[in-house]
Amino acid sequence: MLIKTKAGIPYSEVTPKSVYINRRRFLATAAAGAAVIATKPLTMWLEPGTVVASSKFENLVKSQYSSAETPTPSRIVTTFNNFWEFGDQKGDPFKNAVKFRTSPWSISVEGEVVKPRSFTMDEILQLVPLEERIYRHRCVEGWSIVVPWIGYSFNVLAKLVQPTSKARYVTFQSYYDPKQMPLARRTGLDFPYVEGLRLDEAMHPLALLCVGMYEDVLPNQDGALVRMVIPWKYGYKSIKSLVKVRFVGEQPPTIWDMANPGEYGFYSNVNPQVPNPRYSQATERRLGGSLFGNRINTQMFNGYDQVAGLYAGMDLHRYY
Ligand SMILES: Nc1nc2c(c(=O)[nH]1)N[C@H]1C(S)=C(S)[C@@H](COP(=O)(O)O)O[C@H]1N2
Ligand SMILES: [Mo]
Repeated sequence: MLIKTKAGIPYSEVTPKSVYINRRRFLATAAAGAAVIATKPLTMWLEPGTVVASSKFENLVKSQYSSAETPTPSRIVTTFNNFWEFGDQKGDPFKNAVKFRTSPWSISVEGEVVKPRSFTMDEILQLVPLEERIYRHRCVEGWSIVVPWIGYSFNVLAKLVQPTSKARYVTFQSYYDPKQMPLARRTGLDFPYVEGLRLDEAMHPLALLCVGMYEDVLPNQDGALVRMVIPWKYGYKSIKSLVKVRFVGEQPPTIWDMANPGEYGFYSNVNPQVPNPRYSQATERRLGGSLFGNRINTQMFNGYDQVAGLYAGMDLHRYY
């Protein structure tokens, strides 16, 4: 059975084997099996709101916020990672996160809110229809990928707890268990991983609460069971394995800024004109295709111009 992707590559070559096998099992049991197979790859070009056939998510629709680019092969996105809890080399998370226990999972949402509460994974999955959102993802180290994430705007969750007028920032915290993450200590970072956004940034519809990718649940190495994806900022703002969200009044500390003061600014908007002390940000290597990827020019806000209004009047050389 050959399932072709947009690029004409059989699905078996761009999809991890476990996902592929699941997909085949799903397709084999589908009543209209042949029809599903024939139309599946075409979902890439369907209109927003169209239902995406997925073996893992029943209520998955195309998002109006998707970029038109072809996703990076999933085998790259799932084997080349930054997830320092599981080691500091790009291949480490793929190898070391295999046994990461992610069930049961819940996210506590607290702080300056009227209705603090915790959300179980089932609740998170049922709040609103899940969207497939194809986003560019740009690491500060100079590589980028295009990923069909699954989730919905973080503001859906935020509105349910009703932030008070004192809430001006949001802090995010990752799961941390030194027993399951023995390599974390050796990195010198101060875990748990914490990140932050200004309230209006967190409430922007592009800020994604993410529960899956490539039509499946998030692999452990990509941030199971829930992560954030902030497509106009460098990758490190997109915190993985999220367990706590806190609305606060003051700008919160972030893990990379604590490790390396001054190098990783709070905003961390993708900006080709503001170099990091160690990396120029003018260009990036888009992974996939040739061995080292294609070198392309980096775009302001990673090309997400719709967020520019959030920073009107700010000197982005100073607030980098
Ligand atoms: N908890 C946690 N979240 C994290 C990181 C991490 O080390 N730990 N690395 C960040 C960095 S630097 C990047 S580039 C992205 C990488 O996401 P990916 O591996 O899914 O591509 O995750 C971000 N989120
Ligand atoms: Mo990164």
